[in-house]
Amino acid sequence: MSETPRSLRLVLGDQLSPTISSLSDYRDGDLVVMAEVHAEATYVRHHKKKIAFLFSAMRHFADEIRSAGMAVHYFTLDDPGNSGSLIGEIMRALETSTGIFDRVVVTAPGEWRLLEEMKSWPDRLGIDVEIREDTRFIASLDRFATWAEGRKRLTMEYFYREMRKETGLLMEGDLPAGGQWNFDQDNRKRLPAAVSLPKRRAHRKDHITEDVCALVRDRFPDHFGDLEPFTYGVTRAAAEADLDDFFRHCLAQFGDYQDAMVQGESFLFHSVIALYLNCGLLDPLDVCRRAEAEWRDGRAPINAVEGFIRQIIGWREYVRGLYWMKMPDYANTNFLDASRSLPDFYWTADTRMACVRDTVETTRKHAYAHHIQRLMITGNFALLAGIDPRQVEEWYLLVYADAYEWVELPNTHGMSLFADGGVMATKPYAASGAYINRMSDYCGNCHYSVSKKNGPKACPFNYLYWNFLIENEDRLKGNPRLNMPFRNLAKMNEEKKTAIREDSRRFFREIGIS
Ligand code: FAD
Ligand code: DLZ
Ligand code: SF4
Repeated sequence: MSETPRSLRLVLGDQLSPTISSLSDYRDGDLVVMAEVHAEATYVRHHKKKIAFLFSAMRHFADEIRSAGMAVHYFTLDDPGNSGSLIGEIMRALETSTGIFDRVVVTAPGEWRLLEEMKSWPDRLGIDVEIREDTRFIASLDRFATWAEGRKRLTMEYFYREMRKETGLLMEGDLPAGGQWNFDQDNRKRLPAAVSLPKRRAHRKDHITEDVCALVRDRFPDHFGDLEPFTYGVTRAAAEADLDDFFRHCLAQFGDYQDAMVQGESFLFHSVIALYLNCGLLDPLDVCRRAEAEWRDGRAPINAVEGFIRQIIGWREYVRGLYWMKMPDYANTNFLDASRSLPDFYWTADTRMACVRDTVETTRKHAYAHHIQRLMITGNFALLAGIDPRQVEEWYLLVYADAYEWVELPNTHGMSLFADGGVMATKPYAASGAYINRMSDYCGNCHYSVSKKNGPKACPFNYLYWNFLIENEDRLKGNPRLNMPFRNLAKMNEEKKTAIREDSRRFFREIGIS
C-alpha cells in the first residue's frame, strides 16, 4: 500500500476558512504555509485598510488553525528573508525541509492571473502542485456551466431561482415563500429624515492588529486610503458579532432602503460583511440560513430577507460563475470603446459634485462604499464619461476591502461599464441627476443644480447622460431597452444637442480628461 503523501499546504489571504479544500485531508507531518508578500499587496496598490485587514486576519487565522493542532509556517512581510512572492515563500519553506514533502496542495485562487501563475509552479518548484476546487461557494463552476449551457441570455434571476430550489432557502415546497421569487419592487425607498440609523460596532485593535498597522504605515505609505481608525473585525468571532448586529439592528430595514444614499452615512442598513465573506471569515450558506430564520421567526419582513439572500446566493454566485466561464477574454472587451482617463478626483475626492465627493470620501475612509454608490455614483459617472474600463477596474479592485477580481470584474466591467456589451446587464446602468436626487439627499448640498440641464451650474450627470447616448448611438441604438431614451434623443433639436456636447467638452477639460 502506498503511503499518504506528505503535503505542504498553501493558504492564501482570502482562504481563511478552516473547511477550505486545501486543508481537508491535513495530517500530522504536513505543513501549512501562509505568507504576506509584496507581490500580492502591490499587483494593484491596495487600500491601506484592506492590506491591514487581510494581514491581521491572516495572522489570526494562522493562530486559529495552530490551536486546532496544525503546523503552520507563517512568513510575515518584514521577515528579513521574505522573497516578496508566493512562489518564493514556498521555495523557502521547501528548502528548509528538503525532501520531506511530496506535493504542494492549494485551493484555486480567486483571480485568473494567480491561477495562471500557479500552473507554472510544478516546473518551477520541481514538485507536484495539486490545485483543488474552491468549495466555499454554493454552485460549483461545473454547476454554473451546466446552467449557462445553451442559454441565449445569462439572466441572474433564473440562476437565482435554481439556487433557491437547490438550497431550499425561502421555499415552501416547490414554491417561493411569500408567493414571489423577488420583492425588488418594494426595495427602492429614499431614506426619510425620521429614520434613525444603527450605530456600528468598532472593534478594538489587539496587539496583532497594532503590529500590522505599524507595518502597513511603514511599508505602504503611498497607497490610497486612511489606515486609521481601524475598526473592522479580523477574526471569525468578530465577523460573527458584526453579522449578529446586522441581524439585530439592520436586516428588517435592509430591503426598504437598499438603494438609498445619504450624505456622510456610509453604511445605512447594509451588512458590511462582503469583506468577511470574501476572505473566508463567514460562510455564505450559513449567513443565508440565519437570515431566513430571522424571517421565519418574525423578526424581519420577507422583502428584506429575500433581497439579502438574493445578493448572496444570486448575485455573488452568479458573478463568480460568469467570471470563470468568460475569463480571460472577458477582461479584454471594451464594447463602448471608452478611453478617457480616470479623473484625479477618484483619488482625491476633490470635486464639486457632492455625490461623487461623498462616495470617494467614504471609500477613502472605510475601504467601503455601498452598492448603489459603487453602481450609480462612481460607476455611473465612469460609464457616462467614457472612462477606460481597465483604469476603472483597477480602481475598484484596489480601493475596496472586499475586492478580488472574481467579484470585482463582472460588477465593474459588466454591470457598471457595459464593457462586455450586455453579457451581464440588458442595458447600461446610465442615469442622469434625477435618479441620484430621487434616491439621496446629495443634490441639496451640491454646487451644481440638479434641475438645470445645461450651462456651468447644471448637474454634470444631466448633460453627460445625453452626451453618452449621442457618443454611443451606433453601438446602443438597437437595444430595445433603450428605445425610449433614443426616441427622446431623436426629438431633440440640434441646438440642444450642441449645448450638450459643448457642456460635456468643457466639463471634461475642467476635470483634465478631455
Ligand atoms: P450588502 O448590501 O449588505 O449585501 C449583502 C451581500 O451580498 C454582500 O456582502 C455581498 O457578499 C453580496 N452582494 C451584494 N451585491 C453583490 C454583487 N453585485 N455581486 C456580488 N455580491 C454581491 N462586491 C464585492 O464583494 N467585491 C467587489 O469587489 C465588488 N465590486 C463591485 C464593483 C461595482 C462597480 C459594483 C457596482 C458592485 C461591486 N460589488 C462588489 C457588489 C456590492 O457592491 C458589494 O458586494 C457590497 O456593496 C458590499 O457591501 P455589503 O457587504 O454591505 O453588502
Ligand atoms: C489581497 C492580498 C494581499 C493584499 N496580500 C496577500 C498576501 O500577502 N498573501 C496572500 O496569500 N494573499 C494576499 N492577498 C490575497 C490574494 O491577492 C488573493 O488570494 C488572490 O488575489 C486570489 O484571490
Ligand atoms: Fe450629484 Fe448632480 Fe446631485 Fe450634484 S446635482 S449631487 S452632481 S446628482
